[in-house]
Amino acid sequence: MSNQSLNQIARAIVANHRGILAADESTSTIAKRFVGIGVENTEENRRAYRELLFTTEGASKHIGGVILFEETLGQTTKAGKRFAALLAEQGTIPGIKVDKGTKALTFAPGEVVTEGLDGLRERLASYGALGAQFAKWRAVIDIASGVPTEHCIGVNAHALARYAALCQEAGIVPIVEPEVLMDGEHDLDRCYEVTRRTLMRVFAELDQQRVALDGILLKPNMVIPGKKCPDQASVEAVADATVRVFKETVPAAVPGIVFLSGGQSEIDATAHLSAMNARHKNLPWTLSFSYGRALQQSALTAWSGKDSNVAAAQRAYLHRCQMNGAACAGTYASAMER
Ligand code: 5MM
Repeated sequence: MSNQSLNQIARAIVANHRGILAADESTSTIAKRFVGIGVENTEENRRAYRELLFTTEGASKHIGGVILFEETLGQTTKAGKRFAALLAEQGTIPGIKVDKGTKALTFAPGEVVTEGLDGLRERLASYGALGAQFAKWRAVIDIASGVPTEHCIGVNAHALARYAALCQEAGIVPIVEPEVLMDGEHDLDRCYEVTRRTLMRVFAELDQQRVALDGILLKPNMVIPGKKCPDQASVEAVADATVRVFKETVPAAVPGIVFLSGGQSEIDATAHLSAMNARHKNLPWTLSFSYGRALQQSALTAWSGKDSNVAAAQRAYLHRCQMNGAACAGTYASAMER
């Protein structure tokens, strides 16, 4: 596939103020979400929950792509339609999480590296045959005393670039996700500094490994104080610091930046994105969302595993889709929350 085709897919995902639903929770991560609502983590419950999300009428107006877990890519609706085909019919592009999660990084206490490169070329070919047009790989960078090390940032950036190159070879758009965690007590400036170092290294590796920057999407954290920092920042301060770090590090060729929510509340994640789009015009990249928890939390709670709650859960999910669609246009206001 040509670079032009990769660019078209990347642009289509974020066109018209649309974003991405990250529904790629691995079996162990969805277990944590289900524990919170008292639902057993069975294959059928995972399937039923994903069907609820993907059949929400009106969501596709705001959702240009959905990231699936490998199991979900092979699943169908109760009526027997493959989820990837269902999404494609709605004009939503199916994607696939291809990393295999994090492992402790050797000789780097407290730090992790994302694995999954072995056999990735072959896996990408089979995911493509099942309809996946984009992929996602998440690297995790923690902030603590003496952490992150350059070693940790470097090996994770190297793996992200190897993954991205393999995706482009297979005609699949890579979402490059270096997540600087918002756990801890660090302030906004420290998050800024670590995010800047991380993005500089990621783009150096992407360049080194000949990845076409106009055929990727970047999925970063926002620049935000740690959850335990006593000095929390205003919505405007987060928006301005986040845009500033991208101006320093992200080449203009990148078509879109789709944020993760990282443990922010649904409303904070929406408000921050909207403030960026309202306060900063004529940026080279589209600023949009690729939220997991910040799109799903209310819907999960409303569903709580009961068929009789499906309509209420879909209303909750659609509402968050609409709010984040408005955030992409920079027109979200808290008065729009019900
Ligand atoms: C939805 O969660 C994704 C998968 O996580 P695991 O690999 O741990 O199961 C995750 O990669 C997600 O896409 C991003 O972290 C963004 O999700 P949030 O909830 O931070 O918006």
